[in-house]
Amino acid sequence: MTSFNRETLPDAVRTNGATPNPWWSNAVVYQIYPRSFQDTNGDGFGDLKGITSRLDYLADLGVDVLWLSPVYKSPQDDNGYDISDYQDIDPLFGTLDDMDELLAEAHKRGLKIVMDLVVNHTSDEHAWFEASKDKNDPHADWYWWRPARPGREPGTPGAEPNQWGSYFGGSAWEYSPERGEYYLHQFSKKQPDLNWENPAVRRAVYDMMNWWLDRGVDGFRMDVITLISKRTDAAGRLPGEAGSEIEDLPVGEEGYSNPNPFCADGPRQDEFLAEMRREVFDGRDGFLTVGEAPGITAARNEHITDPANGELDMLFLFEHVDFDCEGVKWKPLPLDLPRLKSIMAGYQTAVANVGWASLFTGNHDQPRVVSRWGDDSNETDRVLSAKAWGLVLHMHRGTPYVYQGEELGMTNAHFTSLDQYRDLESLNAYRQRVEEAKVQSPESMMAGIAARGRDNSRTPMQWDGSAYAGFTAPDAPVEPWIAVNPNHAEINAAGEFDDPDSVYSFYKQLIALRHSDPVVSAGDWELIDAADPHVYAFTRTLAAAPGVTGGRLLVVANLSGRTVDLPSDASALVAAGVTEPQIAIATYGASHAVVSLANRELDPWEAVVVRL
Ligand code: TEU
Ligand code: CA
Repeated sequence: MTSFNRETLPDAVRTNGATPNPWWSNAVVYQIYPRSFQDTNGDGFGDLKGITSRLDYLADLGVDVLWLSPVYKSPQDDNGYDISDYQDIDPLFGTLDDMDELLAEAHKRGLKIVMDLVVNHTSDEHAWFEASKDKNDPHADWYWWRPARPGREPGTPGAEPNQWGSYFGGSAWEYSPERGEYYLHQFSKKQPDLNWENPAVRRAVYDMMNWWLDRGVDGFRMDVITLISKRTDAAGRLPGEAGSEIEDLPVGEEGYSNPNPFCADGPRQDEFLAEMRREVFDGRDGFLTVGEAPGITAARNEHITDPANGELDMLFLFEHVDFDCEGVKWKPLPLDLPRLKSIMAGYQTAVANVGWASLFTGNHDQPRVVSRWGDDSNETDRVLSAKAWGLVLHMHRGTPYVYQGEELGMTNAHFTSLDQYRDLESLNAYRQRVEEAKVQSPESMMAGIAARGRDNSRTPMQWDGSAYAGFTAPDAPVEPWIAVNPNHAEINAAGEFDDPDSVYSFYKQLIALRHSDPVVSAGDWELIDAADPHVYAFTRTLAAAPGVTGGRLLVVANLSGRTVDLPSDASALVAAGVTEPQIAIATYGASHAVVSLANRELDPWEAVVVRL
């Protein structure tokens, strides 16, 4: 394992002279989707013991933190993002004892464990929601309950309180005959939104969070935490409700209006996050908080991650993974690199002096980056483009997140029929867009799901080339919950672990570089050659400080499948010539990089980091 000890890093690396950032400014986080990571009891689903069995692999990769997607009790309607008991483990994944064992074994290896906190909503099978159906119960006001529109028959189309649509299809309102009212669910109808206006809700959430931290958990990734504060009028009415002073947005092509502008970054966002910080994290040390922040701008990221505001350590912003489509993810567009560079520059400059950035291209909701923006059509280009995108991401200023399998160059699933998919988002979208609203053809929708569907990143982790990729119990292989990608014969950890030229080995070098070179973790970021359509180029600069040798890095990456000219700003920086020792890392290796730079060109997917 990379002998990286957070406590020995020079102080200036933490502070970079501008913002006192603790250990996570030099750390790398690895996201595990437990359901698809490693099955040890032969039921075809990944489990906690499976994660524990793979800790040496993760420690050797060199990551510092493991973020687990939810493993709490859940009906699994949205693969665990619909929680029915926050303080117990779903039998699918194991027991609380298994969780305690995982925590202990991870901490022995210097690995921190961050849990996925899903508190914008619960499952409709949570005891809180069951109780909430009784208007006289203390939990009656724990969710967003509203009567049918006046003059409309409850439970009939058009009787919903407003016209909001759910991210997972249909109305964002579901009628409960037991209560005689509708409840709000921005996601599936089995995921009712909690009412954060109610202090009892917030108290219950904070108590649960403290319970986990006291148990040894090292922090939380907070699911859609920027949707918890909803805009209402003075009387508490939501936009578009009968009598509301706030007008709803017009209905879109699928027959519903968009709730996001009224639910993202709402009026009490900062207040709730600051209260959570005080009630849960103040007085604790060594933790990490990262908020999933759809609808948050780069400017607001600075405010929320400014330590002086006591809210969150970092956020996941989404503009860079939402822009490459025609307004809806199911109509993908080819990469416009200058546009991506401009978005990333906005992220980086917003937190150049205060605040912090997370860095990701992949997670359990996104397609595989090598298929989306690289080239997975052949082994050579797949390996090179996976390395190039890994280098570009990890050389930015911020905390990188590696999604399980990304370090292997795992690709999209390339499913061809609807019955291979499992994700309710894709299946509901197909029904709504193709069969109900008829706004997209079956062929176009199937292509959209194949390109951008969330199942692309949820196929089982590819450990080896055996049946089911070594994901299920070797002595009793069963059909996993979702098909293994057939290319696991060529793409798997066993085949890459000892190969110095593998994507795995390259990611290991990238992670080691972040741990060893303060310019990588703390250096100022500056985009150059911004308009170049194929090359992503930027510099990193860290002033020398007591105990820290500063330095300057040039990062250039040809993110295309053909040889291109080195753009002018980058050429000027290497005009004096470059020697092999100056090459910190390169997708074709140092000697190839020296020749390419001397020739003022970059080969397909050639990415290089030069110490200037
Ligand atoms: O994702 C919220 C979210 O923004 C995603 O639904 C994303 O917008 C969409 O999938 C992109 O097409 C979080 C979790 O990461 C996701 O897995 C859950 O389904 C969702 O919240 C509800 O908990
Ligand atoms: Ca299992």
